[in-house]
Amino acid sequence: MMLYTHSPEVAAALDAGRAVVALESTIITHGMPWPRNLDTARQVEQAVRDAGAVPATIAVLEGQLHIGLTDAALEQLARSKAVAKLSRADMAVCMAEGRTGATTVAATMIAAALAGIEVFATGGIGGVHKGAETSFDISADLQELAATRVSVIAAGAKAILDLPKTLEVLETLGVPVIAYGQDALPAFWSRDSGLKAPLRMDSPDQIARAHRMRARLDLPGGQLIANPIPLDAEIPLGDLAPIIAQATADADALGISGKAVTPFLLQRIFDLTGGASLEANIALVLNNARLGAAVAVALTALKT
Ligand code: PSU
Ligand code: MN
Repeated sequence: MMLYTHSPEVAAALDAGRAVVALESTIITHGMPWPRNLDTARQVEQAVRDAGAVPATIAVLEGQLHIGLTDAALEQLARSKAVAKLSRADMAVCMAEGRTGATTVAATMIAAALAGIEVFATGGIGGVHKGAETSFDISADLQELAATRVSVIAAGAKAILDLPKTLEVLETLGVPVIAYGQDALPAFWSRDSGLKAPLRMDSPDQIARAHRMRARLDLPGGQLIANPIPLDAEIPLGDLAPIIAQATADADALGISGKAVTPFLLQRIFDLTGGASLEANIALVLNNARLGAAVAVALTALKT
């Protein structure tokens, strides 16, 4: 059995040297409720196509790593209840045992790099959780950004995290954190975290050139592009802060830990905002898909 399979659309794009954007599947299975998850996954793929690139949604289906999913596979994944959430630690085990799993940012980066895809768009990366000084809960996404050469377009790190600590760890790991079109680090549902991003860029071409330069310097690891949510879709951080505090306290009280923390917090914030957080999440993912496509197109222009 091949290590991975391409969808026909992705195989044709890679053969032709066309721009391809990787997309993750944990956001579908653990990040959004049915049926909006399927609807969003389809819209995100279409946003990539409309911006001139080809989407490659990545997942492990019955042991096989898929780079690009058919619409039927996308729907099956979106409907499934008991799918594993795969990161660097458990991706190989899932594949070796023939099981099905959705890929997080870390696992999607590994798969994208394997398939020669340099750009990946998602919602928000994992990071250092609040209380990490006692829980040690730091997402494997951060180490992956240091190790695997894929540029990740996200709306910053999720605001449920400790953002100053997340920035410190990324700096230690040598990961460039680049705010797009503004100085402030965005905070997922909000445009401004109150923190200044270490770097700023204003065009897809700049991002593509920096990505190429890392390769020329033989630097492992990718770039984190922090793309602010569109103004009309944002929930200001002031409105969200008490809700995040409540959701975090609930997670602590219930003893939620490990992989379950992020999905629990996203669901709790969905409930506490009456669903508004989901609308914002969808808007920011679409916005990231469009920028990801523009960066992938800029990269193909650099090659020639
Ligand atoms: N972006 C979203 N929703 C999500 C995620 C990203 O808009 O659910 C997922 C990604 O797969 C990311 C994961 O890797 O959340 C972080 O999980 P953890 O904190 O357990 O590392
Ligand atoms: Mn964690």
